[in-house]
Amino acid sequence: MRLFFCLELPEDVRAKLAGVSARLATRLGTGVRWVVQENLHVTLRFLGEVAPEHQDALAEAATRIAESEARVRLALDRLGAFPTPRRARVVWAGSEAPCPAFKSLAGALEDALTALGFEREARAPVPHVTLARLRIPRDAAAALSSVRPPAMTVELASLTLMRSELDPQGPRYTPLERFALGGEDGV
Ligand code: 3AM
Repeated sequence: MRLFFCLELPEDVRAKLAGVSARLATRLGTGVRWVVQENLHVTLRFLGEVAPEHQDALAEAATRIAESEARVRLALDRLGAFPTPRRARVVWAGSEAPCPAFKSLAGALEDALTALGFEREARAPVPHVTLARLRIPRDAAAALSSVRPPAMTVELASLTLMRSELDPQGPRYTPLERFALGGEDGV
């Protein structure tokens, strides 16, 4: 199974982000694969292929981590691109403001995954919601600055172990398990 850990976004936030994508789409034109509204999320850690028998160990680690980590309040007030707006490959919504809860959660997850035998990621994840991927990197700076960024702060109360199945129409995501952050009730 192809798996990743993420923070799921509430429906109204995904709808608002889809509106931003629609406005950006008129500026960016062709050669862009847009993330469909239902798939919009904040990735914490991509795991890749994982044997089904390892799911229990991942769930145990996630349960323990979620209990001691706080809910993540994430500002989504900026549009940007990786690696840079001038050579955009991935267009995202995120923030420049630091997010200590995200950092702490991602760090705890990374440590637990390393203990489970996953290779440590070289770079810490940057909290963002991927809106689109460009087949060929190009200058998207003007398009990004012409669309008003989403202005919202979302509180994310659970960590999700997500399955991703690749399909010619795009990936299909299925939440396998959710872990309530801060020991409070999750979704
Ligand atoms: O939400 P984002 O776009 O940051 O890019 C993929 C997405 O992250 C990433 O995992 C998330 C869910 O698919 N991803 C997919 N394949 C990957 C890979 N081989 C990958 N990240 C790292 N290595």
